[in-house]
Amino acid sequence: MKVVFDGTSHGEGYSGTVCDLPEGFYIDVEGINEELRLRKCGYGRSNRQNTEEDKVILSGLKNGFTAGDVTFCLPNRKHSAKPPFTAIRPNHADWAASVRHGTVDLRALSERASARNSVGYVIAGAIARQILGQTGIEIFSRTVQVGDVVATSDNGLCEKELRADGSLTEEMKKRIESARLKGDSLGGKVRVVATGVPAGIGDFFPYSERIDGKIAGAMMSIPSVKAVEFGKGTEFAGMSGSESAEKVCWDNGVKYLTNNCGGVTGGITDGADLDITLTVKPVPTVKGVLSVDLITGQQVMQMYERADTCVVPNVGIIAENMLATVLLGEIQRHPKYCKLIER
Ligand code: EPS
Repeated sequence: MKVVFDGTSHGEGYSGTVCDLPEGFYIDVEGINEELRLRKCGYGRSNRQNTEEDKVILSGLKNGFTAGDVTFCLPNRKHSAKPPFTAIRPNHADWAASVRHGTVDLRALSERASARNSVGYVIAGAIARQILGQTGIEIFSRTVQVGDVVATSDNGLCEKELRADGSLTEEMKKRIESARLKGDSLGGKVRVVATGVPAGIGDFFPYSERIDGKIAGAMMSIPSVKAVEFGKGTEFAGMSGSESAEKVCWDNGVKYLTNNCGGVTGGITDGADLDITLTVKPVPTVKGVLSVDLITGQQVMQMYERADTCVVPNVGIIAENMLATVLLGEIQRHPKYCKLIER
């Protein structure tokens, strides 16, 4: 499958096409809308989210079943045009995009760079996820860090607004409130897990076939994600080979009893759960950051306006759906597993 879409954050909305879907799968449009609702809600978002309805319009389904491509449209509510600005936000796309696209119209650039464009990936991913669900693959995510509040264990409970272990959410909310009052923002980490993924998807060579590379590429394309780890990830640096070796047994094939590598070895899924952790940088639109103006070259404060304070839980939802898109695409190309999605 392939996804193409375009749109702007305060314009008419977003539209696009999800191409080459496996045929004959029932798609529940309300299920897609629920993913969109989760993507836009959550503690730390701005009140802009209350004005957006995010109900998708689909065409291309036959009596509710996939029949090749699906086209989607997601209208924005009416928004008044925002004022132009030329003082870059150093951690935002402003400067790099200005060079890339040859304009100092930072407002126009940030309309297209807006993380609102993740609606397109969520719509495509929600379709892929519904198809994968029918093959036994399930995907979920948890917020495991907000600012300096870090989850050290997972008791399985998931609070709704932050999508984190319930025992941590009060502390996380306090940190977000304090950042919001100061016009500041917070980053954090999310963990994304896929269960039921069959062994043998991806390949070690050429590099472009490695499934961890493809997944990391998709995860890094989510706005604000700055690091992707599989399993123990950066912890491997401090471990010896014997400590880090997976424990395995034979059970009609090799079964992994530990999951240090996060479900991928040699660029190929090994039958363990895919276990991925993403690091999310703090939202760049904050008060009090020194910057420069692109027209005058003078030192000024960066542009500041109402924005989200923390988007970590939302990144989790986007990542779940992006992961579904990558996995479905790979299953479609796999000589053995493509049978899983034949109807
Ligand atoms: C965004 C800034 C905020 C977010 C927006 C992305 O919007 P505004 O500019 O109106 O304050 O709310 O995200 C969404 C609207 C969304 O649906 O994700 C930005 O600068 O990227």
